[in-house]
Amino acid sequence: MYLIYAEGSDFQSLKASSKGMKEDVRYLDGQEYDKDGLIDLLKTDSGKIDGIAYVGDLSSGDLFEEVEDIDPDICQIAVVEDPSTLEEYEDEPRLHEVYQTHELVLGSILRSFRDHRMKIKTRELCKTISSCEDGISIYLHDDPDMDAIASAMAFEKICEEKDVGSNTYYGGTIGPTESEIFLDDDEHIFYNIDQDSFDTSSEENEKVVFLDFGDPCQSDNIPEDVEPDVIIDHHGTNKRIKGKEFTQIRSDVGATATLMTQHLINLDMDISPTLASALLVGIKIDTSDYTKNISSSDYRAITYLNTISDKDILDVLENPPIYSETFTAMGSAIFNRRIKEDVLTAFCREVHYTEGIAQIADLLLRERDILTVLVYGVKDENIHMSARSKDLHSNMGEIMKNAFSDIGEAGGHPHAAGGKIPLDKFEDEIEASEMIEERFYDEVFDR
Ligand SMILES: [Mn+2]
Repeated sequence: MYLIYAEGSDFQSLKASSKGMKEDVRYLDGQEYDKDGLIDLLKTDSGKIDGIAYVGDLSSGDLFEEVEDIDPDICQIAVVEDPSTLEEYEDEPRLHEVYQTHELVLGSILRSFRDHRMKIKTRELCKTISSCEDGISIYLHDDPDMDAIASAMAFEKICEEKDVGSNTYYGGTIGPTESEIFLDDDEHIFYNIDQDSFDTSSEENEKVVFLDFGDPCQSDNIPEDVEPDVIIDHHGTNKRIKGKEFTQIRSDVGATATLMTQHLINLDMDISPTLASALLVGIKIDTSDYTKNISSSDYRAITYLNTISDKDILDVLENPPIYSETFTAMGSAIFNRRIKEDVLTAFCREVHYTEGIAQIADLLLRERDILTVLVYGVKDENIHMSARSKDLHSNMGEIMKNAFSDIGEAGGHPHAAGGKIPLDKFEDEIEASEMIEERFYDEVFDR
């Protein structure tokens, strides 16, 4: 929590301008709390206060000292009214930032708080990593996306800098284009795991890190009772999730890659063009092309990464090559497609790469007068599905969940969603196809 300590009209106007801000800020009225009152409050809430901004002439050197004695990690900011005292304040070593009243914008104060909090988090993370003698196992959620992959690359880089060994593990599959660009070298090797191989993977190293997810239930390949040492994630959840040593779950930022970028910047580490491209694409995908859940922290990371990223890599990721096998599957999908009103469904039979199903769905959604598409195919004894919609009123994530979550996994975003059902839930592929289409049409026309 942050405190803003102000008096009179400053107090009123700051409080009024805070409407709609997400930060946890408490406004203290100087007329109600004198210095002793403030100190008492800090002592009782010790550990919960991350920063204080003193607005007006409410602060002095001995107050800064007392606050530092209580908790040296509290970020102290002064907003000075009288220009002649500015210099004095600027020489004060305990102040993180000094503003003059005419610069006083609540946004600046909050940005300083955020920077400060982030630097403390980076320091904590480094401490956790450095204290580890026998290596770190990094786990990603199943079928890791670019946000998870890029975050692991960044985490491995920090480990390397601190001379700590690390391995990255994931369940499911990684898209062939992503593997080819980022993982086809000796620098990054990610290991595929399943339920049986999890134990050996976690015994290999001393600490367990969850990146881009916090709950073991989000992976089919990690036992539910695993307690990670470190969690870095941006997905909000109702469950109380905590890493044993380090937790950074920030649902106000758009991607884990944003948090990892900030750690790299705080550590003054060189980010290679390849890593910058990976992080940038991670943020781009998780914020649906910079339109959803995007925060000022994401924008700052994007601006930074943009200048160093490799344009050729970005180009390939933007327009990934379509595999020959996918064209074959596309042929079946086009030939077998069924249309009811503005909804199209298509079975593309056997696929070599599950990402191909999404590429086919994207293509079929371009058929004239079609608003909603479901494409599904078989890979490794599972039916994989990809759903797309241009209909502003429908929510594909919900539709997929309602239609299939009782027999498999399904969900996603309003315009793009997916799912997976074990093939053995059906007699054969024909029955699978009939049931999937029936369930999908029922759910869509129920809108
Ligand atoms: Mn993510």
